[in-house]
Amino acid sequence: MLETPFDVAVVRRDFPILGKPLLGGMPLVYLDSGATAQKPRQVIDKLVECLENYNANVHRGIHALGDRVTTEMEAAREKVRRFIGAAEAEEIIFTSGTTMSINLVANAWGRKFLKAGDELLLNEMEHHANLVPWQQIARERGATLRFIPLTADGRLDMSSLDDVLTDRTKLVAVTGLSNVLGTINPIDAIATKAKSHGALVLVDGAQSVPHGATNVTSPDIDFLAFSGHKLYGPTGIGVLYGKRRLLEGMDPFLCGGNMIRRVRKESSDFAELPSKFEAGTIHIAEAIGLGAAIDYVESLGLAAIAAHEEALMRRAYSQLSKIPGLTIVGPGPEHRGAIVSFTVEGVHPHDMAELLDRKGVAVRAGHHCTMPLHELLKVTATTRASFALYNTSAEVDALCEAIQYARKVFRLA
Ligand code: 7TS
Repeated sequence: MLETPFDVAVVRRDFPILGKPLLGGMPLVYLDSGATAQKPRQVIDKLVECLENYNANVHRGIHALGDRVTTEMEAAREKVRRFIGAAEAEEIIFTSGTTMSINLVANAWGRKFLKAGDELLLNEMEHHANLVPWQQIARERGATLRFIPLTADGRLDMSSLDDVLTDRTKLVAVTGLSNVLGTINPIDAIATKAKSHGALVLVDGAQSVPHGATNVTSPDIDFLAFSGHKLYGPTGIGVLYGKRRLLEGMDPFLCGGNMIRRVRKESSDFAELPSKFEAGTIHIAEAIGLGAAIDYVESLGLAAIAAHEEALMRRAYSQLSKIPGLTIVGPGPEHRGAIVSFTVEGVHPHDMAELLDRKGVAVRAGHHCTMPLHELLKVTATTRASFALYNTSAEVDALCEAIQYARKVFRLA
């Protein structure tokens, strides 16, 4: 067993699904947490507790259940605030996930504040969720997209930042951790430079927030988006953090109930934050479940989780590097989170994933919603192993053995 500050065997008992054998009795080796993480009992129990005991709509009821569920949901918002170091709970907007959070900013901020000649600074490792909304709003507003070049090993080329970041740049949108390359981006350096040009910084935290401590004040982040389901929480819930001053200046994105103060026949006044951006009935039980997920990761400690996952990644990187014909995409372990994507000469990534599945090893194959990145890498697809706090060194070994099995099936070994 790995020498880690927490006992992974004990941690695994919190995750019911990990103890359930697959068809044929094989143990599940779940290496697809980058797509969605498994849920601990504590989160599942919280969802059930809510639905069985105080299910009601929030901010409406004068009745006891309405009061209780509102208190629970606002407690979850406060947990998110503390978790990411935000100044005020009103700066935490519950959304359906990272995708919705970024679309909210692109539409509610971009449509109001972008104009012809303005620039948005992106890069080619971004997930489509942090690319396509910007393409759409840039087209609509006559703004231009620019891209920080990538180095040959899949990092942002910081030496080129001054060429692409100018006083015309209005916003830099960047992922904290690439969902394919595993690259950990230098958000601090980017934010410092962006601020010196008066540009805002949006961080896509979908992959970074679950795997290490995040604080929106250091580095100075204007918008942070992340998803509950990758943080061991429920699906359907996510977060947009935005600075109060920015959120107040933006118009609503979705309109309807809950987001208004006064509605007349021809016009309306909008509610205060955060309701202004939470039109309709949000995912209430899921928001409460997200609070339980935050309690869970905090009980283990984000630093301990990061150390455990780094050890897994280093083991995987080292062992995979030794497999003939296997190429890992992205940087070396010193710049990498717990994601390792690769190609194996002579085996299509989808075939690889299917053969690994025969051995109970669940990975993802495809373009992982990063088509421009795969174009840059000159491959149509990769196979990706993504690690989480419940994975073990034995599972890293199982991955490598299963890859060797696939190579044998393809008569490469
Ligand atoms: N940004 C990044 C960096 C992501 O990895 C993902 C999802 C998203 C945004 C979108 O998150 P959602 O919760 O709104 O869907 N990434 C993946 C993945 O890599 N495999 O499946 C989903």
